[in-house]
Amino acid sequence: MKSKTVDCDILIVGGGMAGCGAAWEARYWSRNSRIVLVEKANVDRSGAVAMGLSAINTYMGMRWDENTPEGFVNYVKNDLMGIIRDDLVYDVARHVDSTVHLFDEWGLPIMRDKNGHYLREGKWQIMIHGESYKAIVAEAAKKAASEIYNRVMITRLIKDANNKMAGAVGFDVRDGTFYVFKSKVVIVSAGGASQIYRPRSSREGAGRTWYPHWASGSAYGLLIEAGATMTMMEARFSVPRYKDGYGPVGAWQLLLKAKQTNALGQDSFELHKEEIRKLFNGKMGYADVVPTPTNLRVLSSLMELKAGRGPIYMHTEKVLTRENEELGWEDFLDMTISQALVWAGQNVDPMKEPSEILPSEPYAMGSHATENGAWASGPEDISSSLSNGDRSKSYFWGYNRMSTVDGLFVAGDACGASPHKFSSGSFTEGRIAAKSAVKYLMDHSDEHLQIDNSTIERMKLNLYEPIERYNKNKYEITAGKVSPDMMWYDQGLARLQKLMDEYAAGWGSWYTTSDVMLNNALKLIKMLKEDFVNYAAAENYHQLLRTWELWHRILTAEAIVVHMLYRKETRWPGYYSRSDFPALDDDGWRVFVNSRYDSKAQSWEVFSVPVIDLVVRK
Ligand code: SFD
Ligand code: AMP
Repeated sequence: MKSKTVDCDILIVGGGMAGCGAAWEARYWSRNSRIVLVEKANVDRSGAVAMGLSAINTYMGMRWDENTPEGFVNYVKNDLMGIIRDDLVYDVARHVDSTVHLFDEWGLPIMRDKNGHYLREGKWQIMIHGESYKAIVAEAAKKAASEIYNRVMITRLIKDANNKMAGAVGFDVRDGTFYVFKSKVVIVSAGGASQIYRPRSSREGAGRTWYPHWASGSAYGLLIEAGATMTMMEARFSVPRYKDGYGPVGAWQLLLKAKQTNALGQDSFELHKEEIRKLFNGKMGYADVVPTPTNLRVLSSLMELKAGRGPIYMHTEKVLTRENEELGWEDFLDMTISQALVWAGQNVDPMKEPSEILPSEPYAMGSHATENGAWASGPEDISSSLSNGDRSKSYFWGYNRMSTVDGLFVAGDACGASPHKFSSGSFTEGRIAAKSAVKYLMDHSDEHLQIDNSTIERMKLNLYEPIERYNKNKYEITAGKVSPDMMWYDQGLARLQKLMDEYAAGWGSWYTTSDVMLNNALKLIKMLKEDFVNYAAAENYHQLLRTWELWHRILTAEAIVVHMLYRKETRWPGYYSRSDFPALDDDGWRVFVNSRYDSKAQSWEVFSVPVIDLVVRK
């Protein structure tokens, strides 16, 4: 097998929104560094924004009296039912506008209102003509990076003899070349995870999900195996979406002011408000805040669906006119083309009839209305300016957005407890991580990596093991793919999705689980891991990519289950409920759940960390 070693100063894993932001900012602060970005697809059209987007969901704007970073923190904290890292969210909010202004300068067409201002979708969002959003952002990264390796998948991170970050290994998904990237500083920005839970779409449609099929949980898998502390993995996300096409709802509700009702035309949330208040209001009155937290909106729809008063409808027909019809269609054509195809294919005229809305299968991610990811150090100025004594130190340990592994930084979906970043905030967080990564590099300029070559050799052997296994066992295949000694990636994926759906609160179990169910899930995940290690097989490099994506998904799933088991309450009903702990418990559980995985012992340490309110709640 051909091998290539690349020496870098800064290695960026994943060239999506956060990765592109990291490349751009690292170059600004460090003119001469060797900045290398590795992307498993091609940065021009990779990641969640591959298809484009129709809105920038995080933008403060000039109306500072209204849209302050403090106001944003309060909004986000309400949406996440009281648990966020104020320092991380505030940090994104205070910098995000400069990112949007860069996008504007680089040629992203941002819609304007009649006064020439950016057209607001809602209080925090603006509308764009975003079909080519990713290509525009990627161009900036391509100009900034020393080198971009497209079509190279990173499978594992490397640590040196002192347990510090030392780089990563991976392979070219087209020709199989083995890559070793050596770097004192690594920024992981490898995106979120779909397809851990059984999708609602089936058979040939199974690739259609809201978060894309290629969101493989690598950010989590890589970090978990490297021993980084993870946070809030239990808060996985089911999002209200147009049925089958997964078209987003924001522009419809906020800009076009479409209403969502049950089949009888009633407002689901109003119907269940009292019941929701009783169980989930907590100390902050979550059911009474405006806007209603995303998960409570999902919950009320679920309650109506369970009661048999579905489907839930978005009343497009009441708001679309000849004048704004184009806006409605463009919302989908910019970012979820399949939704427009569903309309065309099913003869739906959205001006004449409503469309169904359905909560999606759960995703693991950290940049939308949820917060899975690594536990990261925050901005120093915020921690140090507060008189929270020793407690605030748990939010800061040297470098902004550095994980608990020395030299390993995170951004975008990879960074936990920092929700509502969306595309602009993820790019911004990449910038923040890169700026402090450059500082780390300068502070550690006299240190040298001590990488054990035998470790790299072992990683190499392990990486290609599925292909070796196939070559050894291919003559034992009986019919089709049936083989006694091999497990294909799609077989493993089907097992993972089934067990997560049935035991870990997927849509098939009405997003509900319990101690018993989660322990069943854990048992099955352990067996799946054993089978992966002993039987995973790949016929070619494309299957090898899929196989390692499966491994990252399995680790992500295990983290989710371990976290869900630990949290003995129902904090985000709608995302998931615990039948054995059906209510929210602010006294006992307004805490972060954190975990660390020991990959040698294959064991998890799980613990809680207090929430510190740095921004006064209005
Ligand atoms: O309406 C490896 N998002 C929206 N954000 C907005 O601002 N406005 C919207 O309108 C948005 N909407 C939306 C959104 C997403 C999707 C899928 C739809 C609609 C249909 C959210 C943003 O897109 C999201 O927050 C950011 O993109 C997150 O950024 P980041 O950088 O954390 O993830 P990424 O962009 O997916 O990039 C990850 C990259 O890593 C690569 N990768 N490379 C090498 N080795 C590996 N092992 C790798 N694993 C992954 C990926 O290929 C990718 O390039 S709306 O719904 O809210
Ligand atoms: P979506 O299109 O659903 O991904 O949402 C885009 C943006 O609008 C995100 O910031 C959402 O939190 C927000 N949003 C979506 N629906 C609503 C709603 N009904 N009320 C308030 N905010 C919403």
